[in-house]
Amino acid sequence: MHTRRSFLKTVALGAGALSFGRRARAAARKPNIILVMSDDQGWGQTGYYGHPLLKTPNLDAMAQNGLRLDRFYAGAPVCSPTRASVLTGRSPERAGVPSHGYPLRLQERTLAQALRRAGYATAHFGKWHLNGLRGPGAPVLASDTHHPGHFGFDEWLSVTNFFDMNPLMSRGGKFEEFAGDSSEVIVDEALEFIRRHVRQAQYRRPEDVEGRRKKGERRPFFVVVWYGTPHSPFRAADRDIRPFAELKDSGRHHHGELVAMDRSIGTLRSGLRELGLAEDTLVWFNSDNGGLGGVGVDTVGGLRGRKGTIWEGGLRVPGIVEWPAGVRARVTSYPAATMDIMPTIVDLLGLPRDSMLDVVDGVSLKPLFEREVGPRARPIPFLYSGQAALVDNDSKMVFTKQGGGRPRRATSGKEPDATRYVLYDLARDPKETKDISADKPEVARRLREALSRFMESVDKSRTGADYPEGRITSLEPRPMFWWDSPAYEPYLDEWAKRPEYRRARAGRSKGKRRKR
Ligand SMILES: [Ca+2]
Repeated sequence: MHTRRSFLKTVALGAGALSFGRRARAAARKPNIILVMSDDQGWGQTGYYGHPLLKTPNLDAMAQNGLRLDRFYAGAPVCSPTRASVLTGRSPERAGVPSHGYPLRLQERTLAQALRRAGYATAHFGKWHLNGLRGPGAPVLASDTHHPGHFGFDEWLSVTNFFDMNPLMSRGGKFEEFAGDSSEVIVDEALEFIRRHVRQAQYRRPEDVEGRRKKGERRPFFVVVWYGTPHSPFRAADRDIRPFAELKDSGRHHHGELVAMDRSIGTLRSGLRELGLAEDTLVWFNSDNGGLGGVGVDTVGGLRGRKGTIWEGGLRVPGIVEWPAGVRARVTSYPAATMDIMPTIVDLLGLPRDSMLDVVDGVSLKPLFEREVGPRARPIPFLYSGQAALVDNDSKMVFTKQGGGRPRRATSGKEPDATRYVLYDLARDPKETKDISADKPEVARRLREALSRFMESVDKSRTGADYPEGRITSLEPRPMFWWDSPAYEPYLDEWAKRPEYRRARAGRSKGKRRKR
């Protein structure tokens, strides 16, 4: 041990070497891990990208102090699929989640399960949306076959979907009502979990741990904070809507929610600092899909498309990894995605390879934490609602369902209609305006074939071929609105008085408002 310490001291001569030594030591420890995800925050909705009205001083500080990923992609352009990709490292259709409101298949292997096996205390706070229930967020039931506890979370304080001011939530199945902005509520609760965890670790006597753990050994934590912000309904506090006086009511509240969310990021970061945990805690922030329209100001930073489309505006989202002990702070344009989160953490911690299924779509970003690593070797695949895309560094191949159907294998006897495929150079044309297939026929052909191979592979995954059983053995519920589920019947009358559910139920009876 002494030898190692003096070696590190020797290495730590210059400033650069010092930070290298610090990071090398940190790598020997298991960092705490916190995944933070906003809901429907577009790529342009941060202060650090120069939003004309919105200030995000806390996200800006986090970006300044961490790895700012300027080309970070959500695994899908809507919520549930991206959540599935975060927890599995896989393109969401493989995991049974092609669209919003689909349940994550119980045969999947999740990050929370892998970290729990590695000794982490695990907890989920906020929006879940991987249990097959649609409609505005309701408390997740203890009887739910797909609640966070079934996917590796020791503790959870969760709702089925988006949630707002003064939320009604479920703590492991017990309902609890909270006052205040939903982002601040779940960050306070996440910090309370962390504080309790630290207290227990500090005061734990050796005889309390039945020999499982050495005295003083720290048990790291894995905390997931999934906001319901700035998803509709838009409801923010008076003080938070003030900067947006020039916008209509909905726009004011939409942006006001982001102000509260940013403040909660500040609470989280200062909480970690006060506990002395900031250095050794990896905080990964991103949004779950691209921005919305109709809120008065562009949400996607001028990109093409928005939530629900596979254009850049639907997929590209803010992304930051802050981990003072393990990440060299800077801005990178290396393309990365939510599918990379699990492979990165598995690699960082040296977790067993079978923590993940054999077929994953992400890559480990561990080398990128320290330095620029050049072009990405594996393209990032996307598939949503009959649209598909492949981001291969600066090239992007897009398949849209003009005329309907799914992409067919390009090399099979029947050539698909080439006009359905378009190729963009994202470096020169980030707004995806000009198809360059004709100028770059080789690139176009290569990516079209790669996209076809991806589609074939997803078709195979859909049969359950990636699971050890070689087939699908778990029973997943069909997506439905929670108020149509008999399990929620006992609560319907009481909850009808709540503003967030009253509106949704009224909308439902008119056959409208199919909320994502
Ligand atoms: Ca969303």
